[in-house]
Amino acid sequence: MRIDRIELTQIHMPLVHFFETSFGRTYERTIVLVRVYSGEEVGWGEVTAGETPFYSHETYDTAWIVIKKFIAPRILNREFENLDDVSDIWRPIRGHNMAKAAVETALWELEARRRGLSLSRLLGGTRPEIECGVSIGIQENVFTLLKKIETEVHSGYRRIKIKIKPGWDVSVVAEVRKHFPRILLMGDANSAYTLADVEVFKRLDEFHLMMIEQPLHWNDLLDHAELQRQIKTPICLDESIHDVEDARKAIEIGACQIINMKLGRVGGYSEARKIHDLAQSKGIPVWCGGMLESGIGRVHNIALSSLANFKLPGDVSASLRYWKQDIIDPEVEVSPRGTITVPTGPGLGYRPSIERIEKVTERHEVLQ
Ligand code: OSB
Ligand code: MG
Repeated sequence: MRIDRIELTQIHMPLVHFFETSFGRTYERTIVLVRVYSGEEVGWGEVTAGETPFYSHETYDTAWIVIKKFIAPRILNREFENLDDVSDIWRPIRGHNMAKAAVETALWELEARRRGLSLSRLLGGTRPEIECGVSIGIQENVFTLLKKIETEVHSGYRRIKIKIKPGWDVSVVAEVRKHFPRILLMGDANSAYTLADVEVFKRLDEFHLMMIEQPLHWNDLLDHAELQRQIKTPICLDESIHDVEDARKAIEIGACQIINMKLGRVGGYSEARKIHDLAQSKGIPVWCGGMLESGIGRVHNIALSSLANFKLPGDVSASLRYWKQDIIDPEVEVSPRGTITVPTGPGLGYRPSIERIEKVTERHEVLQ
């Protein structure tokens, strides 16, 4: 494959409802889309970095610079045979996994289109449909949270994740459990706690949560292993897992029993598949996380979720939960059974709407 042009497009869209985590509130998203071209053929990717360096060090601005100055020059007008070779090309660039993933996933989409295959098929996915859960942010009060949960459960979503932080944890989970005794429920702390808070997690054990996601420091493995020894609820790692080496170490020391997979955080499909395969061989299930993506990133997540060891419902939900109008055609819809059908058309299997994208574009640059 030879790439002769890369295009970066920055778009801006308000969220239907603000999304609050332990690190802050997001009202609107600024998203960088990547197009890679080989002649007239195109592949699409999305930078999943946030507007702020609070989830990880990356932001959409840093990704733009890193793609433009360091990634694109290594990819443009160069022949490569295997998509797994791409990571060798940019091995000298340390970190910046979301910038890398945006380009890498676009290359995979291009390759899938060229071969007339769906992305899922090219990746070796085996699931015709994926199971969907939702991630519900911190709310103004518990009543609002209960209403939201009720809506999502009635829509068919199979697992509810609520965000927690100190002051919005045990009492909130207790209230949710009182109203929804049987739903699959989990909490995501986005690193809001330390080992000194072990009592909070011991109290949470009582509510049979499916898992507790990233309770401790965003780069930690060791303390998570210590916490896991002291609590029954399985720990799931998100922020701490950047590559297959992190996953190997985490599993080896017992820092997690489940892994949240995000294409951006791990640098793309190639690394995601390595983590997937390792976890599978160790009996560790994975599920696909989300980063408030537009349709492009969302559909990449659907393809990834079709791999066999994505055994738990992911944070892959309908377009309309986030956007008044998404940038793909059709929009992502979830069945009343809480599933999304994995598309079988070439590449993403959804059509990016150029018209819609142009309407929300703030910045555009062609690299060649
Ligand atoms: O920790 O999983 C997370 C959103 C932004 C940053 C981090 C996270 C999230 C979510 C939302 O939980 C998942 C989604 O619905 O896209
Ligand atoms: Mg998380």
